[in-house]
Amino acid sequence: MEIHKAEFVSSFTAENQCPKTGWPEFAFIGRSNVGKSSLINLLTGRKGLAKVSATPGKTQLINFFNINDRWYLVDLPGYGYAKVSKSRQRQLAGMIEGYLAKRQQLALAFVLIDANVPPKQADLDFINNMGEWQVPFALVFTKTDRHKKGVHQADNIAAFLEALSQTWEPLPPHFLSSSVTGAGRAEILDYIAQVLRSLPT
Ligand SMILES: Nc1nc2c(ncn2[C@@H]2O[C@H](COP(=O)(O)OP(=O)(O)OP(=O)(O)O)[C@@H](O)[C@H]2O)c(=O)[nH]1
Ligand SMILES: [Mg+2]
Repeated sequence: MEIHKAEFVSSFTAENQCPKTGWPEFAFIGRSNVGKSSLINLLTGRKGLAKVSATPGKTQLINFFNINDRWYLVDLPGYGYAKVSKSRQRQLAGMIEGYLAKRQQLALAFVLIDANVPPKQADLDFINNMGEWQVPFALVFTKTDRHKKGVHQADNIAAFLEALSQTWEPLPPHFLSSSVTGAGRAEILDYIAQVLRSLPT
């Protein structure tokens, strides 16, 4: 998959404002700070395309990126960011849920999970909602370049997949990524190309 065009389109606060071109969309979702915006920059090869910040809660709107004038990457706000007010959290959750549950053009959502932390109930709960909303998804375990003492990424990933297998059969595809080393870029882009080919024309 070659990306010859990657351009910010606009930001939206609700599903019904989003573009009506009908192009397929690939959305990125996960807890605040997990690396959604960074992964979009890695995939497109454009470092400053999606705004990245060390402070969780950077992305607060539904951001659309035009890829090759054929499809969109969609950067979503993170869920579970405790430092914003409860009412703002509810507002953001409503925005994310409204987009995911209603969006007909959504071809696939990538759910990002930090490979450096043991399974979190909030992630498992969120993924179980994806079933209710009938959104096809794949998992991306992020920040695999990090090597902190006492952190066993392979164990975290295995434990996450094991926990998910209690409710999901078969398990969704999963990828390992690092926006620092570029790991996972080719595999994720290949998968996007595969999904695009499988869509009805
Ligand atoms: N080491 C490492 N750091 C990463 C990686 N991906 C993202 N980061 C860092 O993690 C922080 C958050 O990255 P973002 O891409 O802004 O995360 P996000 O999920 O979009 O966050 P919100 O928009 O706040 O929900 C930044 O400091 C990034 O530099 C990675 O693969 N490896
Ligand atoms: Mg972001």
